[in-house]
Amino acid sequence: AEDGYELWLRYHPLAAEQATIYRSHATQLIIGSATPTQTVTREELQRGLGGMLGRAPPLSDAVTSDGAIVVGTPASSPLIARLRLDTKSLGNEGYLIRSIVVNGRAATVIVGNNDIGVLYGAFHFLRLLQTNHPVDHLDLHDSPRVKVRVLDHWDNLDGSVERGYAGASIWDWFKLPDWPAPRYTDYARTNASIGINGVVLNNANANSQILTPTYLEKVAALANVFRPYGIRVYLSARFSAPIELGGLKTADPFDPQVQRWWRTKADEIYKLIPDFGGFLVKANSEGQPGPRDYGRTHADGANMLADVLAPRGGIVMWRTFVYSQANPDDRAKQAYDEFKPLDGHFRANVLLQVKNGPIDFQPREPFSPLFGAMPKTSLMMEFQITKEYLGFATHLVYLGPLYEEVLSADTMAHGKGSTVAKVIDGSLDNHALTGVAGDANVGSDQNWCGSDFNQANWYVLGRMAWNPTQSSRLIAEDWVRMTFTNDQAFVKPVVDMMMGSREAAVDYMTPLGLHHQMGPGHHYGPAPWDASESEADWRPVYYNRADSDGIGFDRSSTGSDAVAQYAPPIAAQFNDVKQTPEELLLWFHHVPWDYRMRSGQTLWYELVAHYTHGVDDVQQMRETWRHLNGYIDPERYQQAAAFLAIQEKEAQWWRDACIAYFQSLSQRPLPPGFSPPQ
Ligand code: GCW
Repeated sequence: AEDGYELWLRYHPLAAEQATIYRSHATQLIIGSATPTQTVTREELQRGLGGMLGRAPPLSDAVTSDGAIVVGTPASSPLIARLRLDTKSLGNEGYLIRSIVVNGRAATVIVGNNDIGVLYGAFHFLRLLQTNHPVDHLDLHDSPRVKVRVLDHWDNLDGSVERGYAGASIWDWFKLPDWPAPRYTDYARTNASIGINGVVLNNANANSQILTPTYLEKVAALANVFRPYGIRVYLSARFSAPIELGGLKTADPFDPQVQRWWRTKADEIYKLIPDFGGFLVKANSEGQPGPRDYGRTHADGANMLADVLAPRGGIVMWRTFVYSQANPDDRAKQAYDEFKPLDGHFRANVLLQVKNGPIDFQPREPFSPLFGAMPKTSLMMEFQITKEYLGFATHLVYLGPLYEEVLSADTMAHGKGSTVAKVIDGSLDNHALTGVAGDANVGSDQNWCGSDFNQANWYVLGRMAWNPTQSSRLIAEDWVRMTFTNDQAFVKPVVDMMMGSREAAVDYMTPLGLHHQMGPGHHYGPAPWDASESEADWRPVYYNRADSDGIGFDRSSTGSDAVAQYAPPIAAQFNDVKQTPEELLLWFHHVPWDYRMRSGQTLWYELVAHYTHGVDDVQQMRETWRHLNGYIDPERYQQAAAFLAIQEKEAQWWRDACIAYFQSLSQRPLPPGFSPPQ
């Protein structure tokens, strides 16, 4: 039965005609196995080609027939060295794939400067076959634009996953280090196939126990599984670990004993894991300990850890998601207020990890004002893959368009074209250390992600981390072809459905710039009326500010002035209710119910129209899917159909609850033609 376990690396037999063509381009496989990475590259090619073509090409040492595949680096393969290919531009992790004549025979070469680039090239070559791409005239080369491409697991040591909707943690701490489950290898293969090169194993709300010898041995066992796939292990470090584990009285970063404790800990880690990646730290946020507890800055804390890791090549990913009562007037301003003044104060091996928006992974937020505002600091992107605010496991929401919208946003930091993508790939201010993190949606569910469509969000995160300027539509198309079928009658409507799905969710949950209207705590389902939370800024009413006059959060100069955190041209645009993009209207402005929208309708009417539209879109998605019965296996078809039914029901719930509540304040009639809930 189809259970989604293989993700996009299915390698099922291709149609006979297609397989025949590809077989003529896969007559021999010439590849070394002198290193673990070379070996897994060979295994992957054999598995993939064997699966798709019915048999893997035989291994050989020399090109003796047309259709050989020659794989390796100039250093590992004398044959490749003799080809004198120009590989300089490929860097450490890049590759080229080229159709070329070797010994008078037509061959395909997959070449990198290092084994890992070759592995990435092998996955790309397999993808060409998986997506039905011709392979007779190849001239491809690619290399990542971002250095650190990580998944952050919010996995706890007890096996639970914070904001995880795909079952328990895949890390079976109890059986580690002695049982490195095969699933870890499949996890590594999957990540390598999309260029992920790092994994933060444990929750940012960290338990210090992960740094004890017992756990470090388990971590080392995972690192051993991941290493051949180019994946480094990172850990979330609890800032107060020197107190909890070391028995010290303080975790003050200026205290020499504290520094010594971390140095000794780092030595211990590197002895077990020579390529350990470094620490992720969530400090002074949501109750986590941090340097500010001792009157020190975030830079003081980050630099202390950076200094102990630097000699071994490790880095610190220090999160800017700081969130406490420091900014009672507007939570959206806090990260910028705390970090912007520290620009230029961080060590070279520190990456500040910035969430895409100023609040928290909402269906739509403006880009974080930190992007472009800290030219002397390396900033990395943090996207959420797990759908905490987007319907958990069941709602079909493809996040590619969200990622693309943020990455292509123009910060105007150095004039037009200063996109967030250029901040992230380091090109805007010349940073060598760059990164993208995705908060993972992986769990021990058979299909890993809670639904087959959620797998696409893992996939697109990896592909966009590799190249933040890629089109989310093209990535969706690759994913659909690899995951389901190459049948154009299926691919086209499904890609269209995915591409529209995020806007549908915005419409039925939080249209026109509304945000944080989810039930407090769990974040599932609507609660715009909720004022029960003890902290003001956990209450949906705090964010919508709806009253009898209007709705929306005034962040303009007459309100919290959060707009002033953006570069002047953007600030001016967001400050002006007329110039603010309507999709962000209520993020930045408190607007009267009768305000005239660009369509000529009142805000009230348009709000209702958006909620209605969101539900219509989901109905349309169900309809699309209904017509696709028969193109794929019944198991995966049925589950998606059932989940779409849940999504439709819950989209209606969102629409009806939100309209009912806002109408109790607006006291306006429903637009003519609006059919009230049955
Ligand atoms: O979105 C919020 C989540 C928390 C999470 C926090 C963070 C890991 O509700 O569960 O904690 O963000 O990103 O630190």
